[in-house]
Amino acid sequence: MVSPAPKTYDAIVVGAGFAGLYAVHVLRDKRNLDVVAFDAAGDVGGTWYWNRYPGARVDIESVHYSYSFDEDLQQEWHWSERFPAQAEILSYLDHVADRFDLRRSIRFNTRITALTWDDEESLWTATTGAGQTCRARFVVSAAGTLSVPKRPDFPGVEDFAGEVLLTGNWPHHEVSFAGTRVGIIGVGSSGIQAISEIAKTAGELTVLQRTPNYATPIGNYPTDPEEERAEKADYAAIREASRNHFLGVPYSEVRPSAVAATPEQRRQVFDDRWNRGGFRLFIDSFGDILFDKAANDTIAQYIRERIHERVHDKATADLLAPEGYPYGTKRPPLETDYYESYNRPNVSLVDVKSNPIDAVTPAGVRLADGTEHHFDVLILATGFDACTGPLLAMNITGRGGLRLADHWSDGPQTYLGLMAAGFPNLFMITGPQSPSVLYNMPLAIEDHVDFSVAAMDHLRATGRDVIEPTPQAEKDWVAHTNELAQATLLPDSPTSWYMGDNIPGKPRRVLVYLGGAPAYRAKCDEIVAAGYEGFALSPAERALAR
Ligand code: NA7
Repeated sequence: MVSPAPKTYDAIVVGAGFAGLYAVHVLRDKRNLDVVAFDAAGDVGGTWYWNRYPGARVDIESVHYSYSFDEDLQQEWHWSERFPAQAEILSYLDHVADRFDLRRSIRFNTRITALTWDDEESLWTATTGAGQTCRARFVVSAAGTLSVPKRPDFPGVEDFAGEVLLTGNWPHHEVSFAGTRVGIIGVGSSGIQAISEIAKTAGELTVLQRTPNYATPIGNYPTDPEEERAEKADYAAIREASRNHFLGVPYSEVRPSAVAATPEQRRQVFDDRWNRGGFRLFIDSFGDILFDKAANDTIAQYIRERIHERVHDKATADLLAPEGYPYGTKRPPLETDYYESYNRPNVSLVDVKSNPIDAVTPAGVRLADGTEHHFDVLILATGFDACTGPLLAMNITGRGGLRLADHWSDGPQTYLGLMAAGFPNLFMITGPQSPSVLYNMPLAIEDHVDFSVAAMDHLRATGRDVIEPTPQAEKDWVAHTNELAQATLLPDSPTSWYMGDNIPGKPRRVLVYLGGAPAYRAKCDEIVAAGYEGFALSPAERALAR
């Protein structure tokens, strides 16, 4: 029997989280293109579908961390809290999918396992886990940045007799921790949120900590109707201010320099930002803390002191207070009562830096010195193969059989963190070397989808089919991204997913553009205004030339 020829679409979208939903909406409903989207999950949500662990919560205020593209949507939607929990964000995305009738264009429970470019036809072929294929002129990767959980770098997880839970792929059923002995590995944002919540109900909770983190208060509170009214009345201005801010939030009180301030002025600013919460301490206190070691030392010391005030046991506080690396060079977690969790009698902290995890055993975790900790449940909050992982997982092959994995063997090579040379018509929404992971993600997504769709419009308007960066433009962008990182303290970090080296064997390369979202957007605008400078468009302007 002859199998039917694969269907050819205008565009394939991979992912149905914030990025995929918006991409489907714009391509299908605003451009009338024939679009299909795929997601390995059973429904929409992306990050917010998988990360259902207790305590999972956004850490940019949802009035800002939400779509801006539809005025009615942003006016009508009501957030119950300043920083809502995972379930509420998932309900929002569910509502968006219904409101714009997006599900009919999405194939769920379908993982894309290969994407291959056909030079002859200038088409991508996507292959699913079930071996089905389809083709399209354009591929929009909306596969996310923190969507491939890190595989444990210690042996024995499969031998554990109890339940192993991953924060990044949490089960859909209720998990009760009452009366159980829970061990958790990892104190990044996920671990810290989960610990704060699980500590309230677990029989015993043992936290296995390698590198202590600089966590600061999120400052969550139920939505204040007055504040909500005022924000909605001024939403356009708020979005504009967000888009013009380094991190994509409308904060505006940053002072130039912590080292130039007196100790009293510093204390006053730190106290104020600490008390008001969010990323204010990180991004809206002093402008030099991510750039100047002496400035960073002042805030690092401040956070250590606050940790000591909150944790009763001095030895535990000593272990929890980070030393020896700058604040902000690992992504700072935000918390509610995290440090107070360690004052509970059922919570204990184990230092696995001085005594590393050797293996998971059927009964629990064995450390290098032979000590064993016994658990009924083991939680891995060990992070993600960030930024490049979701793209590499799709086995992408570009021009002339060039594999993305080979092109990126020494770290990601992109132009604008959006496209790669040799991979035509493949748009990587919030890709590596873009500002996305240091920007407000929904706004970063809207910028990237809009840029991609405008590029498609430009191709159509000029009678071309294909856009790709030139190798030189890519080389220059990589150099520029690295140069920006060198001007910050990021290279002084210990292992960090910002630098890729949280994954054994992954090259230590900065994965984020550190020039800030406004500079990045200005650069994108300049490139477009110059006729897509740094991109090769083909075939040459055939239609227009004649
Ligand atoms: P993170 O921030 O990468 O944190 C992972 C944590 O897991 C971190 O504390 C790691 O310690 C720890 N880890 C990883 N491997 C080990 C081993 N082998 N032994 C002990 N501890 C280990 O991931 P999250 O999921 O918390 O957060 C990711 C992002 O999601 C977050 O930044 C937000 O943007 C949302 P380490 O620091 O490497 O010593």
